[in-house]
Amino acid sequence: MASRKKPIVWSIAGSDSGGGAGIQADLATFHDFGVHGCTVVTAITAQNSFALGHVSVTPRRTLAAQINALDSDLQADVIKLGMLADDGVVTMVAKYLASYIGFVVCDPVMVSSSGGELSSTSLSECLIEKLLPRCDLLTPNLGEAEAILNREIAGLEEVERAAADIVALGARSVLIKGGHLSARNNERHDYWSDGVDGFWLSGANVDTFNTHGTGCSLSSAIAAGLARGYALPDALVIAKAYVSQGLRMGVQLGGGPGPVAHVGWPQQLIDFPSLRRRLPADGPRPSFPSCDGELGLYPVVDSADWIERLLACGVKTIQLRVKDLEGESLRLEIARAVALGRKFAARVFINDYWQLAIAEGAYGVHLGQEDLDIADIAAISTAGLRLGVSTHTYYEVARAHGLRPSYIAIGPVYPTTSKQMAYNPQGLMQLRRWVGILGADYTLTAIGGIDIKRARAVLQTGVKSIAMISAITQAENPEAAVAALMTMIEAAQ
Ligand code: 3NM
Repeated sequence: MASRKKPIVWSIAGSDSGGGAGIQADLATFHDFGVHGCTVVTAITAQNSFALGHVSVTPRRTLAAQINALDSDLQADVIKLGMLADDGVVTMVAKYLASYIGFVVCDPVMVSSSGGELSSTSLSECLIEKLLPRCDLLTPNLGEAEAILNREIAGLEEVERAAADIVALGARSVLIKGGHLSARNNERHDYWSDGVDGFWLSGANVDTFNTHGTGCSLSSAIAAGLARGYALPDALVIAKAYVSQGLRMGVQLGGGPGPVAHVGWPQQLIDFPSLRRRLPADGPRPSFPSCDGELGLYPVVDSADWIERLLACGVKTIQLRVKDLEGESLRLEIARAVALGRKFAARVFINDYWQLAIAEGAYGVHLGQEDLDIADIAAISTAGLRLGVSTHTYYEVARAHGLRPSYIAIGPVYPTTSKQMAYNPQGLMQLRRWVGILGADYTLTAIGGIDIKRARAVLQTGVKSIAMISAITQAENPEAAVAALMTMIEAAQ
């Protein structure tokens, strides 16, 4: 078999003659994500920006011929389903999917965002019975979720229950899009759940008339992200950012709503959602003081002795990451680290032990993503401590963004032996991308496998701080390593 240069995604959906939704939106999205799009056209619609006029459902033989042609040569890494037009199409597609083992994203197009009904109640029943059990992800808007559940979803508070009920109907997971629900904190909120886990994705409310093709673009962006190898939570974050960018950049072309724009990989923080496990409350959120400038060289060490040794060399940011102390000896170690920070006018962050950090009046706390589940974030904020958060993926950055921390750590840049890692190295290109997206709004530091030889390339991404363990603590001469690194980082400011 020829080697694959590009992942392949199929769109099984309708053609939109207006070019803003359906197959046309899907292909534009696939192109932006660098995947190859194949199409199975389920219907030809005659529509413009005002209205959906004629719908001609693809004859069965033509539908089967398209599927067979692709299946025998261009097998899908991921399949995206859009408008399936009638029960016969649903039945045929469901039959094919019964033997397909890849990921299936289904946008149950029953009500378009312009309000036109694209299918009937019996279709919705057929979809639930035949297709839902084969959907890894269903992406209904509010009206579609209501049609699937046959009940009203009156507000954001009812969305989690609705998601659980849709999963109970057979879908592996569901993303209920909140674009048609009222905004809260001037954000729109989507909710994803697989019945066990769940999270809210909140994006800035984009006030635009040009919303045609949002649902198609979102589901095809998720499918394309998955085909590119991103995990589902990451693909959801990227896809939401992509559509927000498209809404922000969309222009009116005809007399009615214009299409969302397809303008490449999202690059700006305003388009990125924040992610929370709970429905965001109305009103102000916890906030954290800034770090008073760039963090510079940021050693991560396991004892107050190391802190003393490195602060004496002029290091101004350091983290105490203790793993083997408890009780009074842990408290004393943290108290000593905090006191050293005061003595040397340095930023001392305490890893994990946020209660002790608060009690001892530390400069800041550093939390990994698992710690975010258990730490009292509001208490850290109320105590006036800085908060630093580790991130390794789009999902985790979106989660950090939901907290507006004092800094965000990005890692691992390279493979590291200092910490057990469930993540692949992000590499310099992705680090550069994060600097572009986050750098204007957040203080950043790069971590993971960075040594003195790699530091120059890391700094060339634009990141202004490097966090490291082994390159300093395992160095033959840690003082000399610190001096060289500080000079190099200083020169890059
Ligand atoms: N956190 P070294 S990587 C503590 O990616 C830590 O979040 C990481 O050690 C992350 O400089 C890491 O020896 C270990 O590779 C960094």
